[in-house]
Amino acid sequence: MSSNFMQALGSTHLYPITDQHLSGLSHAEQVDFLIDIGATLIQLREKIDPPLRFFEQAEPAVLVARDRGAKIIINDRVDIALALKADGVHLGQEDLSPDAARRILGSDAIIGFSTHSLEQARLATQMPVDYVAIGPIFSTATKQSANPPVGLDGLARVREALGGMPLVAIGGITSENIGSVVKAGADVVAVISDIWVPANDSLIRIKRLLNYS
Ligand code: 3NM
Repeated sequence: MSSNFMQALGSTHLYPITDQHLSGLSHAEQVDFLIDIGATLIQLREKIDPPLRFFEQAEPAVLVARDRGAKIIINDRVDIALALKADGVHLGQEDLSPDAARRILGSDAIIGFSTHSLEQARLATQMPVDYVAIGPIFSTATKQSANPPVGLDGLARVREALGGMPLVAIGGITSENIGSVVKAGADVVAVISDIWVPANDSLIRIKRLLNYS
């Protein structure tokens, strides 16, 4: 199961996530921009618009990605992932279970699962998932309901517990701290604000995130 996810990332450690409200861009525009700079796997995340609007916005984004050879993971919504034939879904603790999503989307879909503690991450290894996400690593203003940060030590403990399961770190990760996060054991970093919060050096920071090795 897990090979699709790591294959889709190629040589980059970056798993960028869209945010229409931070970026001021549509999901399709963000996907186009991210592919331009070298992203190969992108998550579409929408926490404000209702499902109908998310579906309408996600459809052109999936088409852009398909045209340009990148993969799209839909946050939370198995129904939207299925309807759009997206490459997979990212689930939170309170979404449909990975087992149910696997039954709906089939064996080729990439299924990721958010965890916020060592115990949750351990449980996730028994589930039909392609990667486990742990977070927040550091404090973040992006997710209002974020749990207490697990820190780099917590991340290292999760790494140990997961064995070969691909591990995504999320929450407060920037071009400055990506090195410490990868060193503590993350295979991949998922990032929102460091990509979309405009700054003079945005492009430089994103390229640093993408090209970190
Ligand atoms: N999930 P930023 S933290 C979407 O802990 C999300 O599971 C988290 O945004 C978790 O890169 C988070 O701006 C926010 O910190 C990530």
